[in-house]
Amino acid sequence: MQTILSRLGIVSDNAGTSTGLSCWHSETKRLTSVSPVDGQPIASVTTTTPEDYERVVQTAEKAFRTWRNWPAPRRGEVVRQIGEALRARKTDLGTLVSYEMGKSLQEGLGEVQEMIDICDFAVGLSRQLYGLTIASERPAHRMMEQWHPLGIVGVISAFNFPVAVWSWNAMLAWVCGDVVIWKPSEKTPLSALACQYLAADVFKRNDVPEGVSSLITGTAEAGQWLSADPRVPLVSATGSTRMGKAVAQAVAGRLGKSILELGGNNAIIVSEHADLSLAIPGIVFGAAGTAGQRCTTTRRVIVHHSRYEELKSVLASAYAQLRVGNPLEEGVHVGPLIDEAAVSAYEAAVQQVRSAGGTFVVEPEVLRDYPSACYVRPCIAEAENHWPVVQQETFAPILYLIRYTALEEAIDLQNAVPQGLSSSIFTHHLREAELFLSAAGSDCGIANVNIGTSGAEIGGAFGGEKETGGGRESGSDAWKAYMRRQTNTVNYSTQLPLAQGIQFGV
Ligand code: UN1
Repeated sequence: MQTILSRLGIVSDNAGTSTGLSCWHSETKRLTSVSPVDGQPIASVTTTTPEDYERVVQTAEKAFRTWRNWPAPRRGEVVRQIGEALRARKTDLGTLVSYEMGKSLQEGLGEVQEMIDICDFAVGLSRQLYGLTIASERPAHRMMEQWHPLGIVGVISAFNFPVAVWSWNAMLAWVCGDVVIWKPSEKTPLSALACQYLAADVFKRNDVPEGVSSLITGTAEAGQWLSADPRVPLVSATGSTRMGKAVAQAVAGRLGKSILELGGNNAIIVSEHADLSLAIPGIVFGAAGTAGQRCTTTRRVIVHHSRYEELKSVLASAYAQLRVGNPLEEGVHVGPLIDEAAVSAYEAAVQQVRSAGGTFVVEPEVLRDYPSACYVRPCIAEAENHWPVVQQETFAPILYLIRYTALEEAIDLQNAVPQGLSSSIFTHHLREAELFLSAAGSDCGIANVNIGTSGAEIGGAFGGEKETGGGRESGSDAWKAYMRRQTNTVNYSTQLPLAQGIQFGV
């Protein structure tokens, strides 16, 4: 791991020191990153002080004044080079993500692939950023809209996607002409540092002004600085609903903008017309992949009563094939949870299921005799949708099976949770699929047919409704949230006609 760290620019005793490109840190408290894979400390980084933060913001503000004038395609060219650097570093960065966060190497590499994909997307976008022209009601007048950069974008990201979430935000923000200050999770600072170094290297080669990419490290307090700071017009936050509410209130209190990507409680409906050979792998990957720590993780399966027993037994056999272990080893499907607090949350949820009267089809277990105390067995419980434990998001591989009779009832159950991120139906029946996607169907930001709830492509807008926060990141026209819209009306006539036909007569 030390070799990988040094190839990524993180050498012992420089972790967290200035890159010469806005990674400001003075020697203060250090944050130690501990791998959930084997419980070993990997390295420690310095944390950002309020004085450091002040310098970061001032440097970012200064950088913005230059960066906003670079033609967008030139900014895109820099992002293209970041994509190239990520391609070259994919194995190293994917391995670090896997070791620091605990997801399987396949998924660590997949996360870096998402970063590469968003770079490609952003490069294309840098030659678009379209505004409309609008017909004016006045003669010899032209009306149009332009999209201008906002300024500093604060990115607060979570441990479960320690690098990809930053890239969805940063790559779009940069081609849009914004500058970025990133506050990563305190649980995965090294993956963040590796990204900052990689970007800094590309920026240096392209004479990008210092301050376009900054990293601040620390606990939730550092995130609060961004949320409260009127010099940060947009804060994009990914994490728990509790954190998102705090960010939303602080940002709204100063009338700033926020993009919130918070908890999910995602369900798959398995209809009587489902093809189980598609549904089963979709459910197993969705529920057990990333050890249940994706915001898009499948937490509930709502099954037609005629298929319930069949699905239950096929799922149980599929779960028996799951290999839990060191995520860096080939063939391992499920790595550890992020830390022991997550294991306690898993145990507490299991306890709540039992007290509510739930039974387990696949038994839960905290695994002893593993290199760390963070390994648990993915489990499946028969449950009822209204139970408090089912209504909440537990970031662990616990799947709830729920039975239905009519599709309308299944859709109501699917929607009857506070969160609204991702949802799916497995059916070969056109009417069912279309009803699910209709206004009377799923209330989520993502609704899929014959695909699971997790593993969204970057080309679509990513995010959800209700307690998920309403924000959209990544593809489609999510870029618009990173810019300000300006409506321009130009008069090229020799008169000054007023709108709405008003005669002012002076
Ligand atoms: C998250 O868990 O915060 O759709 C994001 C997915 C991934 C993103 C998950 N592309 O599962």
